[in-house]
Amino acid sequence: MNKFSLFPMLAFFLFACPNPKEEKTTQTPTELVLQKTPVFNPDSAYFFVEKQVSFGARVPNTPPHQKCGDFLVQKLKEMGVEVIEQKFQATTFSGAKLEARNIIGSYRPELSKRILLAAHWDTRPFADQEKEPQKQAQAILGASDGASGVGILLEVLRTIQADSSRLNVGVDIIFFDAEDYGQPDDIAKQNYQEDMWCLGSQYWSKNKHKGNYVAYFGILLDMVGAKDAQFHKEGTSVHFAPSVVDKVWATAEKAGFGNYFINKNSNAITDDHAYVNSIAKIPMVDIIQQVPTADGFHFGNYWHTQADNMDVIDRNTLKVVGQTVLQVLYNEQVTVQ
Ligand code: AHN
Ligand code: ZN
Repeated sequence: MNKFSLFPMLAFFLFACPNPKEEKTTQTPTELVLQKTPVFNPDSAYFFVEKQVSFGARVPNTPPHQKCGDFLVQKLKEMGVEVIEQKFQATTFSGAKLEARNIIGSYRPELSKRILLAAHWDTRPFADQEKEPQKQAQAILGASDGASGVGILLEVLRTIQADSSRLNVGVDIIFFDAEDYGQPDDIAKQNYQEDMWCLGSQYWSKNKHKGNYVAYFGILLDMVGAKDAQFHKEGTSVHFAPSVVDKVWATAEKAGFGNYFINKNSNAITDDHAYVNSIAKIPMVDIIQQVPTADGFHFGNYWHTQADNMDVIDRNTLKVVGQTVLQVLYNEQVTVQ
């Protein structure tokens, strides 16, 4: 249909309304109203990121991973939410066995309307985006790739718990393990094996922490800590959960964060949300930094390099993402008569 044939139809709807009262009914979409929401504290989120990084690289089967996992469990318990540790064994691309655990904190587990928030807490065992073999061989600190999402979610939960108005939707926070153990780039280019990333979310999606678990929708945070990060509408999220994408991006824009949440689509990626969508059937979006370049989108320069340390973390980015997540939650309040 071209633009000329559209005009008579529009004219019909605009002018041929037989009932005069109906002419006054507004056709504009309902305005998004930002509900009252507590203020997100980026200094506290920054501290949670720094604390994780202080353990060193959190590679499964290593002491820093164990210690950081224990810290996360203890923090969630301190906050007073229900905590479930989901321990499992995962097999990597090379056949190695990982002793892994997903860590789940539930705010008001008795409520039936629930929102799922997630981030991965492990870090990559090698820095395959480095040029020098010596640097490639070392695990990364994952300040943005891992710790940033977890730090923001800990602070989101702390803020909800401290709020005297008591949010009346349930919130589950899942820290997925073994996300970042995918094949090194050079091996993947020769012989790509499917489903070698996101081992924790694959396990959880097939073995949810509660048998009949359902959530209204989900938000995944990944690489949400770097200075001037931009978050585009990522393709897998748009495919599985278009209305959640629109809700989150419209909320961010309305809150004044349109410089970070860009109203443009980016290419589809495999991340934890892909499995939560396809296996667990929960519509989940990924807030992830993607940088537009001449030949498509890339992750940040620091991605899977030794540069992913505290120097890349910026409080403004933590603030924008944390405040947006909080705002989305408080906008889902159930009206109680
Ligand atoms: C891939 O590189 C296939 N997916 C990106 C998922 C990821 C890795 N997120 C953080 N690190
Ligand atoms: Zn990674």
